[in-house]
Amino acid sequence: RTDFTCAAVDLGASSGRVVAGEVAAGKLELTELHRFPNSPSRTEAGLRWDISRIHREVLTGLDAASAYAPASVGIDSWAVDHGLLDETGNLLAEPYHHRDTRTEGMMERVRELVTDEELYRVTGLQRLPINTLYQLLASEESGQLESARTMLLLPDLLNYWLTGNIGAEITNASTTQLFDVLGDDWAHDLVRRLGLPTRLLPPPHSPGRCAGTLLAEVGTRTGLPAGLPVTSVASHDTASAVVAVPAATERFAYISCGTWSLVGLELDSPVLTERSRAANFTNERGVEGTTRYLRNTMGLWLLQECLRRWRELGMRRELGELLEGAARLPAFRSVLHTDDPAFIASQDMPTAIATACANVGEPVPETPEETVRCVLESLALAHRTTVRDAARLADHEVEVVHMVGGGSRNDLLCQLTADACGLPVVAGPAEATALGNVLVQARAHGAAGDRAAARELVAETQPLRRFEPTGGAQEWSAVEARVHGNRQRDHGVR
Ligand code: ADP
Ligand code: LRH
Repeated sequence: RTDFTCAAVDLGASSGRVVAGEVAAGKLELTELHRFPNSPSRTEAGLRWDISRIHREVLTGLDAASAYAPASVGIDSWAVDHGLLDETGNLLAEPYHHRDTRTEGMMERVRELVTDEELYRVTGLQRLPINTLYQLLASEESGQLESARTMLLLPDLLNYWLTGNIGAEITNASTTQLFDVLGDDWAHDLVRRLGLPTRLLPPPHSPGRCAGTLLAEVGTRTGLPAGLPVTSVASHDTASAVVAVPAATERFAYISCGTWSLVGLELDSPVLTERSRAANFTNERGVEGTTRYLRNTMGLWLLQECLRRWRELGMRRELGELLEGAARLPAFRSVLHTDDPAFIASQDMPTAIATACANVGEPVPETPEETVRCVLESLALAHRTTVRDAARLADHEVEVVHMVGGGSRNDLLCQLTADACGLPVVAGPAEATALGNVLVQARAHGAAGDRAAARELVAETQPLRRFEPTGGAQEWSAVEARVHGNRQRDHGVR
């Protein structure tokens, strides 16, 4: 195999980056060319993404990539959010952020039309208010779909602006709750029954296909040659991250840990049992027809929002310093169930955490370090419960947990996760998503092998760290029971 160079655009909810990826036998190298912060933009028209700015940042990154003479470009991003195009192909409005509260009440609306059981049977998806289904229903109810002709998930929208071509890459389409969990197409009947227009849904395709070629105008703005192939990667960032999990065994669980923590397994086929539905597990599409069987858990959003609030209040301490302080505190003082929907919205998170503690009788964290300790132990507990639930529901043995994404840089979280799960944690790569993006492009261009070969290459070339469990099995069982009990009581009271 010859050297292959490509540009990968990886958009996360907290930051976006453009990297150059180089692949050859025994070689996998990323060079970060451009990184920019990303956050929801609060406007009079709700919580939105400033997609025009994101688009400009992507072009800036591609301009930097032109020095590498890439053979291809690929884009991935967070899931569920989308732009709506009118009949002339213009974007109708800045896309909504999935944390916008307009989806309140939409789950109940859907229940009037389709039972939870049927929805799970058809789409295989976890019920989360952020899902595209609930977002589109909210847009439909407020008349915002009237002039919409096409819905494009964000990577598909950016591909459209790069190439002029319209399509829906299926790893990301599978997160909408509008896609057939057992087929390769949208769930048209379901969409119709929900009263949503099927005209919005572009033709689906698998990752690895050519999405089109670079328009001349994009060439002029970036210095890349017009006609350069844009490859459809596993455009859901989590799907790309799973490609680059450096697992050496099939008995692994992964935690793709960034703004969200996506915790689960790679399986050959979906799990659609009643127990799986009741446990709110999702079956998303992976590469090579695999299923990403996982639960979306709250993730480092909690910490990001705390830091944002503390900065607003003038606090100067950096994350590293807070983590060091948190590591020195006693264990298990205040632990919460983090998947309470109350934490989804952007808010004064330290206060929300304090209130949640007070509500269930956990000691209220007094200092930022105590709050950080509470968040990380609570996330580690969610990791433990989810890894164990997934293994049980899919009847799949797990002997190692791979943590990838920015959260794999957080030593305290990695160690707490190893202790909580009672399993070794292999941490890294932090940039698994960008690596997965590069590997799918390389494979599409004949420069890399299948997913097993890709994983071997990641393990061989990327620095990884191993965290062994240090004990505390009984304490973690006790804390799991305590948090579960708190939750039951809290629900009883409400
Ligand atoms: P996303 O793709 O959702 O934007 P990332 O995978 O980039 O998220 O992860 C971002 C998170 O990773 C940050 O919120 C932070 O908590 C964590 N992180 C990044 N770098 C470090 C670090 N050096 N130490 C500890 N945590 C880190
Ligand atoms: C992670 C992620 C996750 C989705 C959420 C919206 O970045 O794509 O898999 O559920 O963002």
